[in-house]
Amino acid sequence: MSHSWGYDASDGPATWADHFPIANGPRQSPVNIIPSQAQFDSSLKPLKLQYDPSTSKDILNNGHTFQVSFLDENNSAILSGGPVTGTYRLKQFHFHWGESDDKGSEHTVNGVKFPCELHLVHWNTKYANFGEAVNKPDGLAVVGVFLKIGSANPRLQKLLDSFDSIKAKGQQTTFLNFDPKNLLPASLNFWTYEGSLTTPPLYESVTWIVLKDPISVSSAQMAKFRSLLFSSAGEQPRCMCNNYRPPQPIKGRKVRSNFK
Ligand code: 1SD
Ligand code: ZN
Repeated sequence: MSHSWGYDASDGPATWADHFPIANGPRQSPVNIIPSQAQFDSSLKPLKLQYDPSTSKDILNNGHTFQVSFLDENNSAILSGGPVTGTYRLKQFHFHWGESDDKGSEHTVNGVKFPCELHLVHWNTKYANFGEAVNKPDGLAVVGVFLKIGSANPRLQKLLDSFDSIKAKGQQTTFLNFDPKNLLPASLNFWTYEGSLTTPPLYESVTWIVLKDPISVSSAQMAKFRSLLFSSAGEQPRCMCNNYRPPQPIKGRKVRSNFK
């Protein structure tokens, strides 16, 4: 059985290395992105995200975040181009956020934190399935999108409206016909580097693609994220927030960008 972990002082990021020693490995995520030190790479291809709304399945409170899962039996929802070779299938997306609007993202830019960060998780179809890909050096490609406080974002509404049904850990409901494209900013300019899962087991298997432009979220919408619970129904309620890992040492890695 895998060891239980969370975001409290007793089981949070500072303790993860006790059970997952790769926490101190050479390519851990997230990182602080310093744009002036990123290297423009003209050989990076445009990022292609081809999604199909009919592949969305359900939304789940897994006790660490909420995630929307997709059918990944064929190439209907895929990532290609950018820094990767081949085709990666969308498996799920989820978010990380803070207890207040001044923190919550995992990646930071020049040390600046955003209130929330979206992760779209894709697996490399050179492997048979997500489970085979998850611990391979080229197994996953995760697109990170920052959320920034501004006007209310109507494209988040369907997610927020489902929260009443998935308030507690383990709760799940169907989530059909959702187009993740609606969660992307107009520009797909990105930074990219070789990193890891940001949650245990922290496998060093992720090509990170962090979009430069944020999408908007209102402060009231962020408050709704914090109405979800880490706890199961019947337990002492614990608000789901601060479910982010702080930036990890860059250890000589290069961050590249497809823009100047
Ligand atoms: O936190 C997620 C975790 O929930 C799971 O989705 C994992 C992929 O198996 O990815 C991490 S993350 O690195 O995308 N945050
Ligand atoms: Zn994540």
